[in-house]
Amino acid sequence: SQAQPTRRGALIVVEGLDRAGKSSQCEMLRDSLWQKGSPVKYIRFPDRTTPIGKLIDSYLRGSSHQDDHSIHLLFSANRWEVAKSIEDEIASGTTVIVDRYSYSGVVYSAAKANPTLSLEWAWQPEIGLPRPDICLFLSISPEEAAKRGGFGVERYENEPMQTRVRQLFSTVFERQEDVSIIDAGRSITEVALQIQATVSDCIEHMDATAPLRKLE
Ligand code: ADP
Ligand code: FDM
Ligand code: MG
Repeated sequence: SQAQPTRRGALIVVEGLDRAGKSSQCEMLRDSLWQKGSPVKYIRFPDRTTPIGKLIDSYLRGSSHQDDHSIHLLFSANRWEVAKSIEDEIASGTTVIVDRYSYSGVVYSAAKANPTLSLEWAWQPEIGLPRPDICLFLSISPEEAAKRGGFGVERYENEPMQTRVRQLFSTVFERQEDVSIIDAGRSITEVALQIQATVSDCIEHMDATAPLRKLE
């Protein structure tokens, strides 16, 4: 009998504002896929553990200053440094769940309203990175997010920045294919069930014998 072609894993990105429930939902999705017997891995950006990630962490905590363009490129480099390992995992059949990705990358940088840092400029270093099979955008109102606790101490956790980030996420996701908007203002369980259904549908319908695509 002929060997079955290897089914690759899926690349699933979870995006949204602070406190939309991304990290909670990524963990629940990982556990639910694992229970169904799918090999699965959960990673997050920024990955603060690498040398580049340590520079980013110090910037976000306010312990260091960086030029807007320079920090933008470091966030992108922090994705490039694991791009190959993501591709390898996926090729070997593991589904990879990613907590924030290039969309946060362009939106937070462009929200600074620096005249030489447009969305278009910000997207360039993302071109060629692994392209998600699906991006789940956890949508939440500022009022609902506020009920989940006040702002933390990190650099972007303030109202004016979050308002611009919200507007830019809408702009970016209007243009993007393979996006599913999830109403993240409901209970944790309701959100988790909708995410599971959306992801199952995506995995069922994707061509798992074709290689992972690239951002363009
Ligand atoms: P994010 O990673 O998007 O910042 P988290 O998953 O860390 O969000 O959740 C932020 C806070 O909100 C946590 O205290 C979490 O327990 C809570 N939370 C997450 N999802 C919900 C939900 N659907 N309803 C109410 N609280 C939630
Ligand atoms: N962020 C995250 C960026 O500005 N660029 C990026 O490329 C990424 C991945 O870093 F304020 C911002 C978004 C957020 C912060 O917060 C990381 P969490 O709590 O670790 O997700
Ligand atoms: Mg989080």
